[in-house]
Amino acid sequence: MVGHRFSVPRFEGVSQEQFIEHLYPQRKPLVLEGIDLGACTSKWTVDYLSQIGGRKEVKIHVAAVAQMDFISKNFVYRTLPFDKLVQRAAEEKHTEFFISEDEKYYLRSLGEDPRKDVADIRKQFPLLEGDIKFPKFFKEEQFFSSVFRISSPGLQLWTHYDVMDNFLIQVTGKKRVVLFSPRDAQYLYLSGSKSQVLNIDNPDLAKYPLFSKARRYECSLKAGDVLFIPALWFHNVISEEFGVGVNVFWKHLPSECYDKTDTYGNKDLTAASRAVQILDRALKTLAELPEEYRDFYARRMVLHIQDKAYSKNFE
Ligand SMILES: O=C(O)CCC(=O)C(=O)O
Repeated sequence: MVGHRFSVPRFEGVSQEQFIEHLYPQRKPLVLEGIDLGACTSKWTVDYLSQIGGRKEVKIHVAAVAQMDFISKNFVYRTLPFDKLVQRAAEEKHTEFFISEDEKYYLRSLGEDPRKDVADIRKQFPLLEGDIKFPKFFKEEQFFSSVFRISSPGLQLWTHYDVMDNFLIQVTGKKRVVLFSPRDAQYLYLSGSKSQVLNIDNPDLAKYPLFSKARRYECSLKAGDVLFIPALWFHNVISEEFGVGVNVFWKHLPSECYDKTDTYGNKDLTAASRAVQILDRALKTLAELPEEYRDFYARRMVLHIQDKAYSKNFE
């Protein structure tokens, strides 16, 4: 049995002022309909993308199964020219393949040098730039990256969080997105920024009993929809058909809060990483104590953290 379920609210024809003044401050996911995204939603067919997107090599995830798992790494990284990737992702069975004739593909586009450069489809795919407009709901200087998300039909991307605010623009195809609040992290069996629970629709509750307590927010995206994913909200994405998405990350906090080496938008804020390191040192120190004392002081430290650091403002 999976616990509470909510639909992500949808808003049609929202103005910049309405979004910034009323919707954004709630910091909850929502779907925007009827935003001017340019011609991409009608123009970006498989043929058009293959021709205009070009033959640039892209690094892709390739999996024999639809449910990709970052923790066990049940996929391999390969490269393909962009046009071939688009063609292969759009077909169910392949005559040319890496692992199997029904393998699944996933593209998360990267910067020129992924260790140093962030993805910006306007730079990596300049001939497509004129087709897409990003929602003008944040300041230009807050822009961080724009990322192609191209998936085979059926592909499911593991539940994870990012540290930046995000507009996930569904350009073509259909996608189901399930989100979980950052406040429910304790029920998601995290390994780093990813949840170990892959099968969110039919979870193994013997292995993950607390998962049923996680509140689940769900939406279906169709071409032209824009999903606002606030920073830290967990999301799991199921492509119901071949589709092209672009997501735009932006910095809603001062630049110095973010890790300067982060080119993906998913490294923890520098102060959070420092706090985690200090906690690891505290845990090593606690380990010097006999069990009875370690347990007692560990419980007191948890209470202290709850008292001093938990927000009283969230439900
Ligand atoms: O749409 C997708 O394929 C994944 C989107 C995602 O993970 C993101 O926008 O952060």
